Amino acid sequence: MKRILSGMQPTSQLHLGNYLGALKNWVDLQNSEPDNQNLYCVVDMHAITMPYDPATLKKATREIAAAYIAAGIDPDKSAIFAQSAVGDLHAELMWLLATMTQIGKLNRMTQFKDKAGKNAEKAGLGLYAYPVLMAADILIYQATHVPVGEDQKQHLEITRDIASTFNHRYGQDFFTLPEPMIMGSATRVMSLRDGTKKMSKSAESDLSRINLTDDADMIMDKIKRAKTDPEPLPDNLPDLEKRAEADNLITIYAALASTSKEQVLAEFAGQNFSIFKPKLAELTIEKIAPITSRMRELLQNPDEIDQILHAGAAKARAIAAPNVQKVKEIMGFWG
Ligand code: AQP
Repeated sequence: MKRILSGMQPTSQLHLGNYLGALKNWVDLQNSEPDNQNLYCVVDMHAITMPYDPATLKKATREIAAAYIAAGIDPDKSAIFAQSAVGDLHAELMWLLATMTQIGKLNRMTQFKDKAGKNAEKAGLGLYAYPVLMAADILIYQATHVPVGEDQKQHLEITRDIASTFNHRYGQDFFTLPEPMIMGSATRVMSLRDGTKKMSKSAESDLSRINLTDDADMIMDKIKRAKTDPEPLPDNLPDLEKRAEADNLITIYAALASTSKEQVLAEFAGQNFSIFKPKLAELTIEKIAPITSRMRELLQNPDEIDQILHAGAAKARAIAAPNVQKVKEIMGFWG
């Protein structure tokens, strides 16, 4: 049996990159491998590592939970919970793991460099230690597999590294080394304004991303305004891959249609973006609209979301507590 764990930050609305790179794969996995044990977390303790608004954190946490459910995560098959509801244990394990995390490795984390920017000296310790908390989030459940987008690969590597260090230092084969699962054809969806940058919640321009809450008109408008080049679509992958923006739009189409980029090129080779973009927008609307409307329904009833989050937290805690206890025993703590 696989134990699957993943999460998203309630930093803002989810976008098409979060959906295609992660959430859609979680749903496919839940439905195609019913014997797995699934844990899907809203990582609110990570969300406070960058400036945020405390007045909206609770609402944002419910919105992410609603997005999980609306996209097809079934609370009967998967535990859905807020990280902070098991936060005492996550933070405790993080501290224990911090004692065996090398600073040299943290210094190489690209997410920290991207988010801290030029002002790294002024960045918070939380942002710097983000990968250690993420390692705790995963190892606390002895997750065997972690489905994520490509941008999280480096954080999975350091998690495996920390787990191996623990096992080696304490001479115990205790922690499972989790496998990253980088699934589907859109492992890294790029910005609609710049095909060399990742589509991101925190990018300034809203035109750079399709949010899961965008309505049909917004989706059509954003895709029509997406940056492209003047050439028609090529008929082969090597030529496509030389054109970042065109490649991104074809990748999105392929992922939404659950087909390959080759298949999409076979259909659209030689066509101009004036033909392709409306087709892509129609497909995006067809796939996103049911999620958006289900999310709206769910958010009408926050108590129901809270009940799901409470039940998920109880399941998560039941797995996490004995694991933290065992780690403390192995490390030689009193009691
Ligand atoms: N552009 C993307 N393409 C594919 N997958 C992506 N993911 C994020 N962006 C893309 C995947 O979504 C999951 C949750 O991500 P997160 O909420 O932890 O935040 P993030 O990776 O930091 O994403 P953002 O949108 O860039 O958020 P901000 O701007 O708040 O930092 C992960 O599995 C991630 O791989």
